[in-house]
Amino acid sequence: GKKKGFIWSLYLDSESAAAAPAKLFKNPFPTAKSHGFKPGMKLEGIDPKHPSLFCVLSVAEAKGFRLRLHFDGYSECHDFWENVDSVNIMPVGWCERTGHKLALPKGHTPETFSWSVYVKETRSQAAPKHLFQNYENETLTPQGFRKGMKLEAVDRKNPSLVCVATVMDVMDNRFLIHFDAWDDCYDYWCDATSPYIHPVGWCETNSRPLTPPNDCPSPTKFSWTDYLTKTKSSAVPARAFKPRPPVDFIIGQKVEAVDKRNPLLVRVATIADIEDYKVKVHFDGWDDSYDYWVDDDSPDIHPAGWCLKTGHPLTPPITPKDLATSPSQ
Ligand code: MLY
Repeated sequence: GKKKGFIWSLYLDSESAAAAPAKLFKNPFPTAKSHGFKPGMKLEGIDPKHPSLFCVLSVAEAKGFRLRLHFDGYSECHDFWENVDSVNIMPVGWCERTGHKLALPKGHTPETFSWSVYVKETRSQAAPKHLFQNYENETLTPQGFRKGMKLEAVDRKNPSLVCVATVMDVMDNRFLIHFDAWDDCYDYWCDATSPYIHPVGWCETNSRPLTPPNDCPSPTKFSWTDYLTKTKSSAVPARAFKPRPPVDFIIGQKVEAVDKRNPLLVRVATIADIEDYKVKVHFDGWDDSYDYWVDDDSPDIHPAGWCLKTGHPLTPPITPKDLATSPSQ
């Protein structure tokens, strides 16, 4: 039979639960009714799996205020979703103007690639600049974080490690953290409020082990003073770090969350647990084994009502009846 629409107020009543308040989210609800991105439009953006790369992208699909983005010249299996207000997407020409290297579609070389020719050849259109909601922030530079400066940073892929790191790139109010002498697959973007970055000397002060650069000749004898001299670099000044408090979620609060396994879906979900700057998302009606931990400021969790406001389908909680009638779900 036909599914009845999901109504948050009725659901919250029936569950005696509360929704996480909108004020806990950075951009709780968009102010505009629509966003103007259309399938086929070209843009530049950060590769989520390899954040040091800026790539040539096309809008493959627009669903509410979410976009499925495609790497030009590569398989669809690499497509990924971003919100239209994502800080990770920029208009065509951004890389050239800001001195960033653009990773080109397969088959193109820097000598031959030109955006204007490419857009004509592909009979496409560059996504107009005004569609990028974070585009105006460009002049903001983070106070104190300069290219080449050193700091101590958590390796987000190995979160028990605090490591010797460098500010490798800067854009808007964010900068790229790179781990010295490691592959750039560990790199990530953050801003001065990140809880995962610390000034030089933080590990020593807090009696925590510091992971030295991967090419450190005698890792047990690492000294910041010697290393800064040797690399002719300076430390990010301690006053530049402005760690934010954790987001005030409470266990049991309801949200709308992207299903990591099937990221075209946004589901009714519950904050099941909280630890430091992470929350555990539980999908209502589903087994706990589908729960996952995510940053408490993740752009993939939204306040109740976000889907409705942005024209995105909200996948309702699964019920025992659904399980009986549609085993494929
Ligand atoms: N077990 C992993 C650890 C890599 C850590 C890299 N960080 C410090 C950037 C490995 O050896 O590959």
